[in-house]
Amino acid sequence: MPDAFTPKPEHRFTFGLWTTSNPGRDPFGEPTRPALDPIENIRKMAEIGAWGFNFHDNDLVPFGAGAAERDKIVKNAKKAMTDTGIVCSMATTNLFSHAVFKDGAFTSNDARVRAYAIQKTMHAIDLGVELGAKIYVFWGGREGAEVDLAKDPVESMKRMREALNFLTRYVKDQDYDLTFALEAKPNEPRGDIYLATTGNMLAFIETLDDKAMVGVNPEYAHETMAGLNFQHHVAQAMEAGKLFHIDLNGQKMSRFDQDLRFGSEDLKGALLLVRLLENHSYVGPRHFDAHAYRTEDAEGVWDFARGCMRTYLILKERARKIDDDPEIRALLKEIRNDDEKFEALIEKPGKESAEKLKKAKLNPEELAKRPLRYERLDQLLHEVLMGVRG
Ligand code: GLT
Ligand code: MN
Ligand code: MN
Repeated sequence: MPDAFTPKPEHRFTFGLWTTSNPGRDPFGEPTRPALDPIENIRKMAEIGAWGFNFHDNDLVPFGAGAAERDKIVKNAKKAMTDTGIVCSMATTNLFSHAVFKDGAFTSNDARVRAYAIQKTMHAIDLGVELGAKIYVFWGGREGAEVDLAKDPVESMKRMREALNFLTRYVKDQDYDLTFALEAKPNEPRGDIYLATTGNMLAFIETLDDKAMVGVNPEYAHETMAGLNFQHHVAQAMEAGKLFHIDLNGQKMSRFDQDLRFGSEDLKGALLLVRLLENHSYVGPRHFDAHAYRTEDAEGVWDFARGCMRTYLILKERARKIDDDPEIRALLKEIRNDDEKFEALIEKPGKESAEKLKKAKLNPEELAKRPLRYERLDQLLHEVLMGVRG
């Protein structure tokens, strides 16, 4: 039965083909369910209310397929898109599965492997653009090391930059309407992956030839694996105008990359993340980069996918309740203690402000006396989240 939390295309939810076709394989166990045909996958995503799908080149076109096979698959994908109205929101390259990438793609020590990685990416960009993708993600899962002596990490940064400069230039030369989003991860499958956090990516982007074309794709699980606060990374990216895409999922802190159903761990963190995206008018896709538990069969996979979207919508509604709650609003106002005089001074650096600020009467003992009612505030948030308030 449809209800207020039934996903619709206007909510801009998307899934990677690799997420719902995940067969439940892990490093210790074989698949627990059959792989899903990509075209069927696209149709089913549309049926459950997703707005878009995205894919690695080889999620759609098998590695090594010839031109005729590629064109046939593209034709079938386009037919599924026109039949259902689903769009292709993002594309990316698989630069991690094949053994050729065993020691990296763009940062491999072998120049021919680096060249091959760039060549494969150009073909994958052509494919993504042909299906209408406007965002292109780079997740460098194999760009890292276990033996740091073997690869100069300074040189690795240069190689990464060369590859991205080559590819932004390629996109420009082709006149493609495409932006890039870089996705960080601290480790796994490599012992250490270069550019381990979204913050690293933001700094790296500033060194690129065409930095305006490049933003980030933070993933909830990845900052959380590193014991970091995901919301803060997303906020920094947003404030810098660089949040081009986002990978939503669930993750226990400091574990392997679990890619769980969105909101299934740290519900408060998920709530505050949804609030952040909605209140700061994030316009990009709400992409779920997660997969169903190994226990699920084909139908369980769609329970998982519906669950991600429903949880997002429920949290969006809870976030609105929090922002509309009179007691929470009053507490937040009290906590802020806005002061126009000091704000004006701080906002305007220069000799005049510096002089005034040096002379200003600010008594730290007095200032320290003001209580901040965070206990009450956080409890109220919990009560709204737990459904007993609002
Ligand atoms: C892989 C990885 C994800 C990336 C995907 C895009 S592939 O599933 O674990 O975090 O976003 O390359
Ligand atoms: Mn991801
Ligand atoms: Mn992940």
